[in-house]
Amino acid sequence: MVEVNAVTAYEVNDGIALITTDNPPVNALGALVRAGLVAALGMAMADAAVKAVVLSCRGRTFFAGADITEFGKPLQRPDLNEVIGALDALTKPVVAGIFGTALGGGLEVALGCHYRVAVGAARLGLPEVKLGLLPGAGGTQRLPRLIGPEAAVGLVVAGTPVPAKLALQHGLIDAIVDDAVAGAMEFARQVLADGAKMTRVRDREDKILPVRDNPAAFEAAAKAALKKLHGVEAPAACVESVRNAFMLPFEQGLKAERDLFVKLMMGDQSRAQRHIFFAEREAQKIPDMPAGLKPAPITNAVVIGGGTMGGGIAMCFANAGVPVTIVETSDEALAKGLERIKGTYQVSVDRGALTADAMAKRFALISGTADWNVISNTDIVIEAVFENLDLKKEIFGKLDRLAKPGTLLASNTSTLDVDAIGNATSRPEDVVGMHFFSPANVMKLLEIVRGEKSSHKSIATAIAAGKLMGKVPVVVGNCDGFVGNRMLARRTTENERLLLEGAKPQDVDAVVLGFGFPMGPYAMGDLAGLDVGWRIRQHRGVKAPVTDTLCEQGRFGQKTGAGYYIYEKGSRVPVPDPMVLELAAEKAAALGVKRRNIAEQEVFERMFYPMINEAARILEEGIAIRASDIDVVWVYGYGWPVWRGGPCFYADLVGPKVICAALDHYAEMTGDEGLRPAALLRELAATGGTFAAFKPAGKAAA
Ligand code: 3H9
Repeated sequence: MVEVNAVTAYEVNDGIALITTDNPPVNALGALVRAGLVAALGMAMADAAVKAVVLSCRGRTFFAGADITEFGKPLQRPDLNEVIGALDALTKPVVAGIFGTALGGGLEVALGCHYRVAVGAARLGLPEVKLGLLPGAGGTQRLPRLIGPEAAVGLVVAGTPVPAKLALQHGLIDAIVDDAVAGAMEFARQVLADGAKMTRVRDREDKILPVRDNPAAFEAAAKAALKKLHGVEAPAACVESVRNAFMLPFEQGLKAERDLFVKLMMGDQSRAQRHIFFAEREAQKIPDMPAGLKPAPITNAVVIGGGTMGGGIAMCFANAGVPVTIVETSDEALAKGLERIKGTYQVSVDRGALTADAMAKRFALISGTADWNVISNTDIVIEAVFENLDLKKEIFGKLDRLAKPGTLLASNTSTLDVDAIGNATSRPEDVVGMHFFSPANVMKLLEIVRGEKSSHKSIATAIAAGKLMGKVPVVVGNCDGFVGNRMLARRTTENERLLLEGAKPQDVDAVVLGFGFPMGPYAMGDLAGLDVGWRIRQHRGVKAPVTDTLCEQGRFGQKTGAGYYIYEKGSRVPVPDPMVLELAAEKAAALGVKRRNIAEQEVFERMFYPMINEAARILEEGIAIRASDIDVVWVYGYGWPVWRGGPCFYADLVGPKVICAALDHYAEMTGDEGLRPAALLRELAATGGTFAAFKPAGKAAA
């Protein structure tokens, strides 16, 4: 075996050269890997004894793509197209041996080979669109040639990897093997035995020529793939480039793809999406976590409360294969809860997203009881009763008496004091907040609230439990509303003010929708239920004149057929209601608030800047470990468009100076000193600093 360079090995057996890359953790195609591949391919080309080549990797996966950390920096040659060019130039058959994931540039390298074999558990895909990009090393030109433009456009625009079995059906791979390297070697031997036939993917035209003559089916597939993706640049570029595959000669298509790739890579949308990719992974890193500390195993779970939230959390465990018991106060409440869960699963089955068999298996993992003794033998308890501190304290006292030592005791609170809950037990070190977002079985965000006394082990176990359930966990400090809801409260205050000052719900919602949110704040309020905030305000003695009156009239939103909007029976479509405007005018007159036409820009600033200001306070107080954690919270919990990178990323784009000036203006205009810029925001504005570079110290990081 020859070490071509630090990450590339080369050996020849029976006339077959085996080139393996070993670049942990995911064999990203960084500069050294690319250089190693080009050198090794040169060796194979030059050696007359070599009749065929096998390309594979060591470690846990085949190439998982280009090295994303290199994007936006000066390119080091050879670039990926040169590597694939070297494959194209090879006059000996090349077989890729795929295992783990062949993603992005990794799949593009495999598409540069003459043959591809994969183990059954492998997944293959071009996920570049999720980074705001399109495949930039020939993927949009070769994939359509291999599997047809219609299938290709779906895969490229969705970016979702396909399992090996489906890849075989599509013609993306040639065989499924037991072992990637041994299987590829065997395949290469067979190719040689059959006369070393080889066709480069770039030369295949049988799947693209018919589409060039009749693109109707392709255009329909492209339209379907682009549905609901307005405002986002990458998907449309993906379609354009796949279309080029049958409209342009290969080299021209490749050049156009490269140009589109570079344009997207330099743009703000891709920068934002790459930021979130790394931010999501960074969020798992807790600065003071002792190295090597292992989370406690989670083999079973208990959820207290079988309401909408508790049921959703139980589904998360069941979906992860963990048996879970719901504890309810009565058999009736339990039956209702289990029925709701069954109904939710059934919707997935009806939609074709889940098989009936998988539903049965998952549902069988969920049991219910009214007997609290079940808690004595569980690894994790998540309490999901309604938001009442006294009730939660009482429950945690009971959990403390019943649970075995070391059980993680978590509260799914969205605002309450986790320290007060922890101190209701004799083991506050085992207590954390685990704030799920509704619907809990769908939303990815999990805020893990670190109490003053929560142990490292408890935090590590909560993170592991979250990952097990497929969530994106973010550790936050203990304060009213934690990160997400605390910021949201600022927007909600502005929503009420804007109504009084003359804004229409539909106009404000349109501004927020236009930014890329899936829903505007009023429509969102109607969906979540206006009574939730109303009860919290009553408890705190806070007033929201317009919304309180709507609630007094029984207008709680969608569930009562009216809220800020009206809803036709059975419909979720918000219909503007002139009565809400009249009510707002009436309240404004009583309060002496002057009504006026409010410009879109003002609406925009008031919807976003006060939240960014609160993010600055959260960072000052160390409630979030880093600014990018706040971005992750908003992208995965509140529908902040991923291609806008989250509130802190966005604030850095706009510039803290601009935001500070606007906030000072609105503080003066409304007389609300709470709108004054936070000290951190002023500091960033004065020094030209950024949220990204700010390093907080405090509660979440401990
Ligand atoms: C592309 O290929 C463009 C081309 O078309 C054209 C080029 C010209 N680069 O996710 P994990 C790091 S675009 C650099 O926790 P898992 C990651 O940050 C690329 N680093 O593991 C983490 O670091 P840390 C297309 C990368 O087992 C560590 O590896 N490809 C890359 O849960 C472990 O990652 C993609 O979009 C990378 N490409 O999941 C695939 N990938 O330990 C992106 C990972 O310091 N990657 N890292 O936090 C993934 O989807 C997942 O990482 C994967 C493994 C499924 C592979």
